[in-house]
Amino acid sequence: MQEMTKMMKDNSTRRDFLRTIGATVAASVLHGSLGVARAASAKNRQPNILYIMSDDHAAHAISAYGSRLAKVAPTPNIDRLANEGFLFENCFCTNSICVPSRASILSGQYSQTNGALDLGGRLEPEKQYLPKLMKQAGYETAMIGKWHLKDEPAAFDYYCVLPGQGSYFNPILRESGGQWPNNEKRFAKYDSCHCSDVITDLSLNWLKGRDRSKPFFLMHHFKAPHDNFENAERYDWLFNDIDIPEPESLWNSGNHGSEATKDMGTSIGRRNKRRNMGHHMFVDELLPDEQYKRTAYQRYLKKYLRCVRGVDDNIGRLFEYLQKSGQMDNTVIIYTSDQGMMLGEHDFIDKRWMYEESMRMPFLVRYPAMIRAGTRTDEIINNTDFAPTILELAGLDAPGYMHGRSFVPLLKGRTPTDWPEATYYRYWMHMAHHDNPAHFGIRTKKYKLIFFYGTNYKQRGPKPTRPGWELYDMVNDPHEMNNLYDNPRYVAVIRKLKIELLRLRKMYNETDEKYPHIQKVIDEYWDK
Ligand SMILES: [Ca+2]
Repeated sequence: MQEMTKMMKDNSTRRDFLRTIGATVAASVLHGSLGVARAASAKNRQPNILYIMSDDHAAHAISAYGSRLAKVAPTPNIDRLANEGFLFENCFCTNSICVPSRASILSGQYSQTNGALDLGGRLEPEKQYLPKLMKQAGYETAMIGKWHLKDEPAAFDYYCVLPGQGSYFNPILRESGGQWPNNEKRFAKYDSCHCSDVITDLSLNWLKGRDRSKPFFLMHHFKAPHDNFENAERYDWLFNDIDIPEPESLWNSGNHGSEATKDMGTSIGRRNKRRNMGHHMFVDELLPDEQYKRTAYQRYLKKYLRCVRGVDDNIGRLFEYLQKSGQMDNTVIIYTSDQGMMLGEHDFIDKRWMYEESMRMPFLVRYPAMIRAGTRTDEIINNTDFAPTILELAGLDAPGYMHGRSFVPLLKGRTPTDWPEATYYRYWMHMAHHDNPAHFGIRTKKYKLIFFYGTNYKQRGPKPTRPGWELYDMVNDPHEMNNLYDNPRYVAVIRKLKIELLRLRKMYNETDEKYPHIQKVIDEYWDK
């Protein structure tokens, strides 16, 4: 224990030290002659950066990730990034819900620091650090598609974004130049068009019309395949003649879960009577349970995967333009999603959970000048690392106020010896929309430990639920079918994970100092 405390101290001292050093280096870059030379040479090498993100696109719905869906629903364009570039097997979000994930990506910070804890969160222009710094670095910046952060994306040179969730068809967009939020624009030519097509048209127009003397940084954000999973008409018959493979855990989840999560979360079948996919997909209420569940699953997956096909086809259009305009190889192309999605695993729908399918983000990058084709890693990265990485690709050091760390060394095929071995997770909301209790936890390559504290962070709101712990062995039980928390063989493992969990909470400003009613639950259940 003493040794661990010492390690914790050493680590935080090291981090503070690195921050100070980082600041000194940044200052010398700004003021020293060596720095000027370095900055100038970096500028010559600045690649374009095309950051493509979809909404709720789970990694296991991308064929390059090789899941049960790979054969029936291939994604050839996204796969191209893996075949000709880099695929991260263990990229995780720090809070699996739209607004907070997007805020972490743009700020490089965990939720409590950037202030976007839940769906009500926002990110004011001063905190839109990533586009702000990219602009300062000489990039022409644009944000096109789903934004979802309430405040104006004012840090970008150009934006054209959906208001809030936006519509799948006939989308209205807010375009820069007018007075936010009244700068809504109806594009008459997009009448009855699908928003994935519209967003891609807008990005292509922007790319074609821009000033080529500067490199570009484009955030191209699809709305699809988010709920309500509405596909473009041309995909209506896709998957009609086949059955989408089911996950085993749709029917039997073994020893997954705990008293804290029993009967929680919205479901495919009738388990959750208040809200389930059968309701959402208008499945006949008179069907027996098994048939009801099976029908709901098939309808859900087919609608979802048709949206995914629309995303993949539109990515193909972006690639085609880059190829034709000679920009394919001097552009870093990133594909990700703001988080994953439960596609029937453990009979769950939606995201929010710290379980694998929800917490994992797809992350693929193509940039042949730096990345060897077909590279994969199981090193852990998370969405606070995106901004520092993109900044380094642009020739900048990440500022000390960002929690994340650049994974450019991984892209170059080298894992630093002190690369983090764990990632921290926290879902702040409680029993909202999809009936998920509030929780936090830690994920290493080997284990996942989750504490469901089951209390809303605001004093009002849904009632507390029963707290509890879950532990999964990610190597021998990748589908999380066996909660090992009460198995006495894991006492030492759990003790170590808890120490590390506390360290990460402190390091990332994610403690509950401001929420004594939550801290009380943590104290009471920590050693249970
Ligand atoms: Ca989302």
